[in-house]
Amino acid sequence: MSENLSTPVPGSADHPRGDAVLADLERLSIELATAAGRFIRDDRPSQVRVADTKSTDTDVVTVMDRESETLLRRLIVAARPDDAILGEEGADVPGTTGLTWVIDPIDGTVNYLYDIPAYAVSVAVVEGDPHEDGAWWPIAGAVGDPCLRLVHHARRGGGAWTRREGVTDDDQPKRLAVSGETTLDRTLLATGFGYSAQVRARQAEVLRRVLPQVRDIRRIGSAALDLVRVADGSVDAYAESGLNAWDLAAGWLIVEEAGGVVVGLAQRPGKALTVAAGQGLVEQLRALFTEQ
Ligand code: LIP
Repeated sequence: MSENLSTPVPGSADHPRGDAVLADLERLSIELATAAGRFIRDDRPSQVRVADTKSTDTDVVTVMDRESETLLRRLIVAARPDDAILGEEGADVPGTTGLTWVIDPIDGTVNYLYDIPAYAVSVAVVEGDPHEDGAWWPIAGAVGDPCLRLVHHARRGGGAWTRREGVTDDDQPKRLAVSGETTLDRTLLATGFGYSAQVRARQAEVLRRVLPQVRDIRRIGSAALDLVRVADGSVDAYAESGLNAWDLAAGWLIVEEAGGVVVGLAQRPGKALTVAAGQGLVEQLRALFTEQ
């Protein structure tokens, strides 16, 4: 019998912190994702400068990655000074509230560098320890899509939504719902690849097995946008190994609040594997991506 695929994370219904607190965290996530999204779009220089590289020469950090994260950190500290922060580009900030802001200032950095309009800002508030796979879960978050001028957001128990950038509460946001697809050969699958040649070789081997069994794949280049597309049904599923907490934190919550399931090798997603889909597909895909 398959395990419970998506363990209800603590407080998935009536969260012990109360819906009013989660609604405030969701609202702030929307504001942060909007502000940083506008910055990286409107202030994008004609020549984006690579400031450094990380795991490989192609794993780049641009000056705008760093400036976007600086903006996010400044806004978080001003609004929530006692929360912790874990960001892709900066040092950890400890906190005392049990809440950590997990932020990716530009998700899809290579697309941003090449001016391909498929990059995002991902902002989430999580409980637990986001440094350890399986030991944390998101409770509120937003993914800003500055190229489409949209913000996708959710809080535990509040549903998943898309709204136009910068529009106030009285504007009706669109509710998101995952695809109801249940058969692999009709599944449009989003995926992605790591930066190291050795990891990419392994991922290519998995893809050789997966590709003939699905409708097709899409490689958007941003995990946050891949997860949003699962949530809005514009792809049927997403699977990738090698993600960091900041790539997946907000998108994970948005998929679950859109009626989807997000798992890893065990119950929660993480660096080893992230699979996101409707209930009827997720176990088939997890099995496909973990076959030896
Ligand atoms: C990206 C992920 C994407 C993955 C890319 C890259 P980054 O994050 O969002 O899913 O396939 O290789 O890791 O590096 O642009 O923040």
